[in-house]
Amino acid sequence: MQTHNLGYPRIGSQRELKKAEELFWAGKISEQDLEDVSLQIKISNWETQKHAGIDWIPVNDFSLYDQVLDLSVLVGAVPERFKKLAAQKSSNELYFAMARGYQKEGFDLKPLEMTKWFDTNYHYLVPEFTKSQTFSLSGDKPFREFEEAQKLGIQAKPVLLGPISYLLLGKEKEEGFSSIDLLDKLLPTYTAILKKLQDLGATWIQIDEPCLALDLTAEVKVKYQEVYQRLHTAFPELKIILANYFDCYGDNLDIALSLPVDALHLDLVRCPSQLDDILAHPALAHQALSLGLVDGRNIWKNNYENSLTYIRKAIEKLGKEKVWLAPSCSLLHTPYDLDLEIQLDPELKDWLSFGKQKLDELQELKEIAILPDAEHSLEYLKQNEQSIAKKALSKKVHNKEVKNALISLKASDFKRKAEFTSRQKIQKEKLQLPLFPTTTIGSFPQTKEVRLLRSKLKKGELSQEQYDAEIEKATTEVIHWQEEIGLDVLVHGEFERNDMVEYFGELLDGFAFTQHGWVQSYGSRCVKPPIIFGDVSRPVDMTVKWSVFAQKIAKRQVKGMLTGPVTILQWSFVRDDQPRSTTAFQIALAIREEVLALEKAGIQIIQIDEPAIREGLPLRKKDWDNYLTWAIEAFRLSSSGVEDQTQVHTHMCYSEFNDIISHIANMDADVITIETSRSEMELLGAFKDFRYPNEIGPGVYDIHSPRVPKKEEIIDLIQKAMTYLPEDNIWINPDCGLKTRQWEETKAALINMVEAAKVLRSQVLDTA
Ligand code: THG
Ligand code: ZN
Repeated sequence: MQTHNLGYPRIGSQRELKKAEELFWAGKISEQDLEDVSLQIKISNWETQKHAGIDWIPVNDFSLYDQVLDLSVLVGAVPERFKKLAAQKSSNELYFAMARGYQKEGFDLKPLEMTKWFDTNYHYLVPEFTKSQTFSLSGDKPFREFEEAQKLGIQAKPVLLGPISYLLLGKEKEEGFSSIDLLDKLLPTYTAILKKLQDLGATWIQIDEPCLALDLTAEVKVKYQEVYQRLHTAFPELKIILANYFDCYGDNLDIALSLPVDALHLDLVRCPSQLDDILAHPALAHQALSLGLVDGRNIWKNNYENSLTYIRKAIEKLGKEKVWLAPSCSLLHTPYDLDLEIQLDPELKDWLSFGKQKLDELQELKEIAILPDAEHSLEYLKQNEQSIAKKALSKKVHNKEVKNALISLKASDFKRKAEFTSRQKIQKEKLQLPLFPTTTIGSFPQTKEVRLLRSKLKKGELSQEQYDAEIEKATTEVIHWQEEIGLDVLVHGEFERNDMVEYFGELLDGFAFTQHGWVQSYGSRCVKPPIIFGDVSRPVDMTVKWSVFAQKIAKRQVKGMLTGPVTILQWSFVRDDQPRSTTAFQIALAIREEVLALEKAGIQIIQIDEPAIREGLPLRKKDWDNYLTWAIEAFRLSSSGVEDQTQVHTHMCYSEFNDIISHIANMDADVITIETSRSEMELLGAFKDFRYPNEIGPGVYDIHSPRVPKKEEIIDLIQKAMTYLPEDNIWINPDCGLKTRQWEETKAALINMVEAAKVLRSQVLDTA
């Protein structure tokens, strides 16, 4: 029996990589300094895994920005627009230019697009392909890492994204071909990578094909057979472990089992049901099976008794030699080390396991499986049983009142009092907004100064009163500034919030938060997901104070700003002892109370953000309806308690709505603001075709870049929007929140936006 790991976090346990990268980008440290920090992180990761006793340790799971970008660079898939820069710059500079764009020295290069990695909160950089795409081996990252690990006596298993998933995750930049058509061109380069690794002494290679968790066409299924047959023929000696994760193999199982690979990995956290199918399958003769037992997406202690039933079944069928133990997926999605959490409630801490602890769990499971009667095995089992039992019975987890509130929900709790058309009349009367009302999505720049205030408060260098006074000052300034430039619906700026999910997690019961539980979101950016460990309730007002403060000093309406239940769920570590939907409804009830508290305090417009609804979609279509039904119900539960005159807004970032538009409409928000500027409003087609009835704020400029949009561009975009939507339903706003922007460009852009709205209003009046 072997243990192996599929990947380890790479930002460093103290976010060393993030800090070094941001210094490097600012020109404050050298490329060599950055390489040094990277090597230290890799070494520390390898040593940790070796120390834990893991047999096969992944290499090439490290990345300076993103593992998909790494492969794009390695196979030479550099988009044409970067070629000139490539000729002048170091490989690292080109790499970061592809990741972040390059606007210097006369260049104006847009980065690769970023999108969610399956249903995680990690973003990868989307490869760009053209019809005449070529590939060539460029760079040495996996080879260098393999050698670095070998030098340290690490039994290294290189990890590569598989050729088919790589192509499927990319985007065709031209019509008339499909990225999968490029396989024949890609394979020689891919083969060259494997050849080099084999020459360096690699024996096992992990090839990740997570697209096996998706619905695949018959054409792609055939490609799997062709490709892996070709790789096997080219490297009969090289052992390949094929890794699929995040969902079942589903009906791709026959294909997967027919491939000439030496081991298959199964995510037993997401797909316990397919273990029996695999073990009973006639094709499973020569392959080893990697059991993905330890949850790589969550932070709960493994349940050993449970895992051992899987291990015993597998051993019975395959024999010990052909059973491998592993995390369910790469540990990239978990925080580094529970030992760093010195402020966590010890009772809760006993239920948890972060990256480092998960390695120990694998090792303990292996020892128990091999020597079930040994004293230490019995001790491991006993300890684990005790932790699991304590959690199941803990008073901290269970709250009768919350459970009762869920049971007593009625159909009317999910419905606004009047239909939208009546509400719209009442709201237009009440709010007296102009045609094309202007607003922003909520956050204003989170400057260094604002972050510093919070860190001083945490360290005790600032009293709560001093902190509040500073936040008051920032809020006051931003309210006055918005009025000065003439925005119609104001926001308070969210200076008091660290993150739109973490902030609420800190205030809700049933949530815990960590000091160091960072998880990479993209590049150097990280999030610290709260831990939902128990029934959720709302002991205190969360946002009322700042919204009321802002409204009091404002002459115009200030929007109340909340994060919606599905997004809080999706961006937290969630309970695994009840369905996600139950947790979502509990959060929804807490948000509903906050909504009502805001309304009672005189706030007339309340925004409930749901940017994560789409990424929460299950990977397979057959599961969509079930998810969408409860997700939309959770939103409606959170938003439907208010009077008809109170205007509910929502916001979503990734606006590919074609396939879920009926569910978006079913949310019944009075106003939805969405990201549309980069698609030149084309995404509104779905709303038009559906005859979406409610009001919409299509984003008029991209907030991911410091570029300031011109007034004329915004006018053009809104005129385009008017070809899709009735003008009475259109709002004008940026694509998303402004927290990652600087003040300078924020001010310039919003001034242009307000001016554009004025021009558009007068145009409409003239033609009327
Ligand atoms: N919050 C959470 N998840 C998210 C987003 C979010 N996922 C999707 C999207 N937004 C990801 N975008 C970001 C943008 C900025 C940051 C993180 C994710 C960010 N993080 C700080 C950093 O790494 O420097 C964290 C520092 C801090 O909180 O003080 O800026 O908005 N949960
Ligand atoms: Zn957004």
